[in-house]
Amino acid sequence: MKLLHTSDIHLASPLTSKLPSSKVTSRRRELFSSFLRLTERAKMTGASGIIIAGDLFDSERIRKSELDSLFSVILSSPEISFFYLAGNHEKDAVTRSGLKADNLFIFGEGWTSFSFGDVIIHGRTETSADMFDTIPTDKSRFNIAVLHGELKQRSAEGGVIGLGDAAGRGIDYLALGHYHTYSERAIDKRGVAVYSGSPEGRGFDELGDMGYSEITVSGGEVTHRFVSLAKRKIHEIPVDITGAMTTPDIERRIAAAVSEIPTDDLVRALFVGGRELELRCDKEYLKERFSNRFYYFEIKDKSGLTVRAEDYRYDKSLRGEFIRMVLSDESLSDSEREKIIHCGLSALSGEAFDIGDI
Ligand SMILES: [Mn+2]
Repeated sequence: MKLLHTSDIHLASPLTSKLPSSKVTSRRRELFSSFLRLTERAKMTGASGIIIAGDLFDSERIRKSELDSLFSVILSSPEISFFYLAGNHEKDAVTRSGLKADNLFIFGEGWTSFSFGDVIIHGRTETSADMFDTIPTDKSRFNIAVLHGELKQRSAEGGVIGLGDAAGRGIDYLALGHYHTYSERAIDKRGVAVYSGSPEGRGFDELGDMGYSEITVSGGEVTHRFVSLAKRKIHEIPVDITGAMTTPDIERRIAAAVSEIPTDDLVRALFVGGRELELRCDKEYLKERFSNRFYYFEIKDKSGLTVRAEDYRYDKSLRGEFIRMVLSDESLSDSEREKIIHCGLSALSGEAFDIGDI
């Protein structure tokens, strides 16, 4: 028997703080389609259930149309049983909607157990220090527990799940939600605690491969593996701009760094290294140039200005005098020095200078 474990899809997420407005609508649609694709994947691979370990929706304010879309997927998939645990984002909004389906099983505040084929699935939305004392596991069968929160050593109220408290309870697989990337840790000799992560990344704080966990109960044991599902991956690629003097220099470095990335993905070029004082880099041009190639492309500049004191040692101009003065002022931090040099040189050369742009 196969079960798919997902969490943190964050349907109907506004995404506005994570992506530019031009991409928000299509990515919101793609978040929803990740739930649909997971359900299709379950059907294709012969899985009989999907465990949703919380944060299915991004907030408690769910539009009727969004709930209807969710339920239409559930209702049109009678061969799949959906085991749903509310997360801290949507709270009881799905439960409160009153919508029901014969193949939708919802965990309550306290332990709620469903017998499903060879396994018993136990879940609860509330956490407490002593919650594992009362988990109704049957050690002669396979037990899956479903919780939403952060894994620590000891359990507590407010979404704290104690790995140490879960040990010795007969749990074979602890299906967790709350963190958005896949990870796993052993509970004891018998069980493992797994964060499935989100099936699709939402922004540049959710990088790399995302998917779900596939649980297999067969041959007297419970095994699991991570399976990729994301339609688009999100990449943050360091591009060292040390020594680059022109926009084409940097263009070549970006091109080399992103050459293996599929065009469907979201890419951030992260400028690192030492930026030459003489560099004139047209970031708008670069952004446009690579936006044509990827679904989305942006630049983030974390490089530091390179100013070599020895280059200015014999420079008798006002510029040399100015740089020597700033470099020798020990009361300044590196970033202050950088801002002052940049600002001063722009003023000396008569260029407009935007203090927010470095
Ligand atoms: Mn959460």
